[in-house]
Amino acid sequence: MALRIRTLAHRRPIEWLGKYALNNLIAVDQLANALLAGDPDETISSRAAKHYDHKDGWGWLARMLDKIDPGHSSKSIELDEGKDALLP
Ligand SMILES: [Ca+2]
Repeated sequence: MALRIRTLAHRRPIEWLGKYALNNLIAVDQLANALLAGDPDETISSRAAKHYDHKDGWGWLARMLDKIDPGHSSKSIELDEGKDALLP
């Protein structure tokens, strides 16, 4: 049985471009998190969301993101990521 890898290659160009842009925005977000000594597989939004109730910069960022986009923190938190962070 041949292995079939599912891709978005068959999608309309606008969908493909949208997914391409989203994938790259997530990659840049995770790169920024890694540069800030976070887990390279976690977004800044997720890292900040874990600090939501803390009186630190990450908590402040999470609360600001929730003001701009209500529910952003709960939507973006990745509870299975963060184990490779060098700083919380
Ligand atoms: Ca991830």
